[in-house]
Order: sequence, then structure tokens, then C-alpha cells
Amino acid sequence: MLTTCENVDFELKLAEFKINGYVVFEDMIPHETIDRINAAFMPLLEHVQERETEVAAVETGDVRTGLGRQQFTNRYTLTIPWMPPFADPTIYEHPVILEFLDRYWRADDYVVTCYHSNNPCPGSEMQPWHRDTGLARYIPHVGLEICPVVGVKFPLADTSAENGSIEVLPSTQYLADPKLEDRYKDVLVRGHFPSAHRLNLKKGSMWVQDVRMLHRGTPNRSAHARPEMVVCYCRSWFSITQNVDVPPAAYDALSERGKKLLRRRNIADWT
Ligand SMILES: O=C(O)CCC(=O)C(=O)O
Ligand SMILES: [Fe+2]
Repeated sequence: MLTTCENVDFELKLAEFKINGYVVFEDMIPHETIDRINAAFMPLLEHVQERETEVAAVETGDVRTGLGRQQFTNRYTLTIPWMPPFADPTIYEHPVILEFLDRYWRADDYVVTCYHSNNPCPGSEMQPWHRDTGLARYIPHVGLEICPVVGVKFPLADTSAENGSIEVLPSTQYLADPKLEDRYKDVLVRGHFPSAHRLNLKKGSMWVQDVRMLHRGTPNRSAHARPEMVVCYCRSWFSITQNVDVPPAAYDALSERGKKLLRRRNIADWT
């Protein structure tokens, strides 16, 4: 049975998110939807794998056939094109996610600013511990209670210790000691941090990540890629330049809520 707003204890989920820096919702996306996205995604990933033989700092290529880069050895990032089957309102307008964000931010002004993916492939290695934001640097010594940016992620397969499930260090989202910010790569591999753990997820799950929480990708020792999609949401006042490219016809076809979520889009010129 799929999760609906009626069977979620939102107050508990908010407490988990605020305390841990992430929260998982299981049974959110039907397997057929995930499989459709996976079937459309694999040629894009394969195209980027074939082309990107070197680690690169910038993604290149056409978003419809594979805009991406090799971020670390055998670990690829790809931008996801805003078109079917990827741009699915049952995912980016998922009622459980929107209800959760409405309650977390106590506002509904937020916008979608990215649709991206992390893809450790066979032969990938351990990533350094990191945050996905510089917020802890911008405001030294202040761990804001509410983070204005979150990533909503969903894997296209079950994730496990074998295929490179992400490792998280819960509750580090409030840590803002400038003296530590440059030292996590070293300190976290040398010291004792028993709360660090792998987030093994069932296909169909969605999880919300406070982008400040420390985490790292792990080696994929299986025979298959482990793709995970991420939709970024941020408060409308939070100034970041990141944005999704949406073709005009796709924008016109959006729901009212979809138009509101994508009002900061760039107009895609895919002709
Ligand atoms: O999905 C993963 O394995 C983690 C990747 C990650 O954290 C990143 O590339 O920023
Ligand atoms: Fe990351």
C-alpha cells in the first residue's frame, strides 16, 4: 500500500528530521513509476559514462541525452531533463512531501531549484565526508534551527552496503564551528563516531535531506549502477542561482501548485 498523508504522523517525522537531519518515507512511489524512470535514465547514464573518461569539475552534454560528469572515479552526476517520465508531478508534487515541507517551513512559498542525480557505479570509491551547502560557513557559530534548502531524494533501486548506500552522520546539521569545517575529511575517518550509519533504502522510498548534515557516498561493489534522483526545494527568499530548465509547453501544462513551485525556472530552449 502506498503512503498517503492520512497514514503519516507528520509531527513525528518533523521531529526525526529536526533531530537527525534526514527523514525517510517508505512506499511513496509505485515501482512501475520508478522502473519507467530507470529505463529512460540508463541510456543517459551510459552515454555520460562512455563520454566522461576523466574526472571533471563541470557537467557537459545535452540534458536530453546526458548532461553530466564523472565526479569521482566511477561516480557520476547527471542533471535530469524536465520532461517525461522524469518530471512527474506525482513525485515533485507528492502530497506527503509538500505537506511535510509546508509544516517544516510553515510556508508554501518554496520553489524547486534543481533536478539532479548521484550515480555511484561499479568501481566507485568512498567519497570524503561533506555537506552539500556552504551554509555552515556563511554563518559561523550559528546552527539555524530551520534550513532554507532541502534535497528530496529517491533511489531507482534498493540501496545496500553492497551497492553503495549513502552514509550519514546524523545531527551534524547544527554544527557550525569554523575551525572544524575544513577538517571533517580527516577527523571523521580518524576518530570514533558511532552514530554514523548507512541509509539502506527500499525502492519506492523518498527521503528528505537537510543539506547541512554530514554524509558521504560509499563504494558500489555490485555489478550495477545505483542511481538516485534528487529534487531540491528552497525558500523563495533564499538566493541561489541554481534553477531547472523547463520548456514553455511543459510549464503551461503544469498544475497551479506546479507553476508556483517552478516559478523561478529558466525557459528551456530545446528546439
Ligand atoms: O548518493 C550518494 O552516494 C552520495 C553522493 C553525495 O553525497 C554527493 O555527491 O554530494
Ligand atoms: Fe553530498
